[in-house]
Amino acid sequence: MFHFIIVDFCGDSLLQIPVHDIYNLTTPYYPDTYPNSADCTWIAQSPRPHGTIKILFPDFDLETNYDYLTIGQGNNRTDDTMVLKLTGKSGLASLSVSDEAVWIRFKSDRGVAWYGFVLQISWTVNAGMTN
Ligand SMILES: [Ca+2]
Repeated sequence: MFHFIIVDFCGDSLLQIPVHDIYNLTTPYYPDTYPNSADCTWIAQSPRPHGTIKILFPDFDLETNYDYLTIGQGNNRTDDTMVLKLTGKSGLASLSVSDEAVWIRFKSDRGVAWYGFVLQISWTVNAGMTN
């Protein structure tokens, strides 16, 4: 049994998610409106290096051009590793990252909050690798 790990820097908790489960990551207080001036970073680590982290976006509602979700590869949140930046009401169908970790950051400005997002995060072993 392997796990992947999500470190929640907003809630200061560390969650281990069983592989083959789907983890629903949400903005704080979802489905109520998220707080202003939030700055949350989560890191989803896969249990083994040769995996793919897949993220679905079933619900997405941020204040356009003021509140953002950014996602990047690896454990270190930097502009260089960022692969995606989203705002407004349009999420993606899905995002797949072949890396041992992805970082996820939610940042809101000082005013106007909507309902936020749900990200469904799962992990799979890459083709050719055994579990
Ligand atoms: Ca806002």
